[in-house]
Formats: sequence, structure tokens, C-alpha cells
Amino acid sequence: MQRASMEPQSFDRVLSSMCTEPHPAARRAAERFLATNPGDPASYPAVADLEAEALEYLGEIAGLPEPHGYIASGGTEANIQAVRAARNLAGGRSESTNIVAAESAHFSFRKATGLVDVELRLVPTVGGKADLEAVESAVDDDTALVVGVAGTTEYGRVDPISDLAEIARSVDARIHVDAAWGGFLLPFTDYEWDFASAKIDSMTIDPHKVGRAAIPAGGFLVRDRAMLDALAVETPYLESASQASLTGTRSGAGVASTVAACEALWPEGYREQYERARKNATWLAEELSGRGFAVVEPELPIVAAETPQELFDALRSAGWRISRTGRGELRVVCMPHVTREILKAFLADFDRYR
Ligand code: 0PR
Repeated sequence: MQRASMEPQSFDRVLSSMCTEPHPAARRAAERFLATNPGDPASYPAVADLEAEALEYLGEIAGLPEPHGYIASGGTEANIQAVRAARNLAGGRSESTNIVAAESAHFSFRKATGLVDVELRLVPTVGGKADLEAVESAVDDDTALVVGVAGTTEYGRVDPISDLAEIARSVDARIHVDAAWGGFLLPFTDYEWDFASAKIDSMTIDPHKVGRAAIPAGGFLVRDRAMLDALAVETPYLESASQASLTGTRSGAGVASTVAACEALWPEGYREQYERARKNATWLAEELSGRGFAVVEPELPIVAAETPQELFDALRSAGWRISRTGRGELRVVCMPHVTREILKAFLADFDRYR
């Protein structure tokens, strides 16, 4: 049998990913904690203490001084948990229980609502952000949750979170913010996206994306402990009484590397990383529009541009890991590993093939 390479690919041509190279301290921490299980805190107290510390960091980043939650396997799990908790607190499932999100929400909400069998009402966007009027008409007394995205997957847009929170309140629904990708960028912007600036109930904020922790490390945060309790099941043969996470055994590597990355980077390192990404995205957008391509102006560091299919294919064949938006635009995510040199090399190939 032909054996696949045991070498992971390098990051120097990866422009499509929302994951990145872990911080060196995060890598070391992940290795040390590979065989620990935060799902069993009574047997693995060291990693349980680290998880409390990881939550403190995430709370500080997201404006929540007394955070509840846990380090999940990623944004998908955190979004699933937000939907489950809201559904449970709304009195379980009824025929007409629904959640409302914009079409720009990540596809994990389709998984989440499919799993718990509630209706997902997707409303249109304006300028890539949730259309408030459409959200207002979509919610009703059976709405358990309204979702706002702070940093959409395709274009990096931030929904009007405070307005969405108000709409949610008006029908006694909860409001969840998906900052899986944007959460480690937004503290350095003027957006109102967090627990401090809006009355939100829960949040997804992933250390394994811009936070530079090792995969898997997602963040699920709730303001009110009751939301976590709504997810808990009893665990009779463990020393701890209950478990709120979706998975049982969890990654100690994710937890430890979250703490290590935050210790090394919060806040100044993350700020520098954000500034660099912002400048790179602005620069790339200008270069592409200077060449006559229609560019979607970056608000957070994602650049989308209308380019011909043949050019896209040629760049893929040349080894560039690029992706497309649903509308078919070339999409470049300026993650921390994407340096100006890498973008210059990309543009050189872009010019060669166009
Ligand atoms: N919420 C948002 C806003 C996201 O962008 C993503 C993932 C998720 C939730 C789900 O997070 P997990 O993938 O951690 O469960 N966004 C990227 C996407 O689907 C994920 C990704 C990451 C894709 C790395 C490619 C890649 O190489 O496009």
C-alpha cells in the first residue's frame, strides 16, 4: 500500500483557511497535554484548572467578567450548543419552535437545527449583514434563538448585534453571537459585538482560528449559568456530577494551547496580528481593484474579488489554496500566517496567469 506523507503541508500557499499556524507556545502546550481529558475534571484536575483560565481569557476578550462555558471541539459544536440550550430553555421542542439567522450564517447552524429538529429561518442580508427588517418579520412567539454573526465566513461582515438583541428580546428569544472567526480580531475595532456592548446571551469564539491555539479548540461562552445548566446531563459514575459539553472526552491539547496562546498574545500580540492582517487585506484589495477586478471592500481581513474561472483554476493548479464564495468570487482570508511576501508571490502568479 502506498503510504501518504506524514509531513503536514506548509502554510506558505494557504489563503483559504480560517485556521493558522499555532503560536509556538501553544504548540508546546498542546504536546504536553495531549493525553489529558477536560471531560473528566476529577481525574484530570490540572487541565480542568487550565480550562477555567482559558475561560477567563475568553471572557476578557469578549467583555464578560464572569464567564461560563467550556472549550469545545470548534465553532460547529459551540453553535450546536447555543441552539440546544435555547431550545431547551424555550421549553423543549414544539412543532413551531424556530431559530432565525441571516443567510450569511455558517452552515453549522443547518447541522444544529437538523440535529435538534427545529426550524431554521434564514433571512436575506443587506451589504452582507443581516437585514433587520427581514429578521423582524421572521421572528414570532416560537422563536427560541436569534443568531448574529460577528465576522461572517465568506466576507468577514459583522451583523448589527445590538439591534438583533433588541428584536430577540421583543419576542422573548435568546440571542447568540457567532464570533468563531472574528472574536480575536474585533476587540481592536469599533464594532459593537460583545457581551459588554450588547445584551447577548451566548457566543462562539474559537481559539483554534485567529486565536492561534492548536486544533481542536472552540469556545462556547454564556452570560447566564442557566444556559449551561440547560445542557447538562448527570454523570453517575464520574466524580463530577454533571456534564454540559456535547462530546464526552475532550481535547486537553486544545485547552492548554488556548491558555498558552492567550498568555503569549493577549492583548498586544493579537492587536499587532490584527493590524498586520488589516493592512494586508487593504493592500491586496487595492492591488486587485487596480488591475480592474471588482473587489468586495474588506471590513475584517477577508478579500473577495470577481475573477475569471480559468484564472482561479490556474492558481489552484500552481498550488495556491484559494477558495470561492457562494457567488463564485475568489476569496482570500488574511490569517496570521499570510504575510505580505506571500501575497506578493500570489500576485506575481496572478499576473502570470491572468
Ligand atoms: N462559525 C463561523 C463564522 C465560521 O466561519 C466557522 C468555520 C464555524 C462557525 C465552524 O467552525 P468549526 O469549523 O471550527 O467547526 N469557518 C470555516 C469554514 O467553514 C472553517 C474552516 C477552517 C474552513 C479551516 C477551512 C479551513 O481550512 O469555511
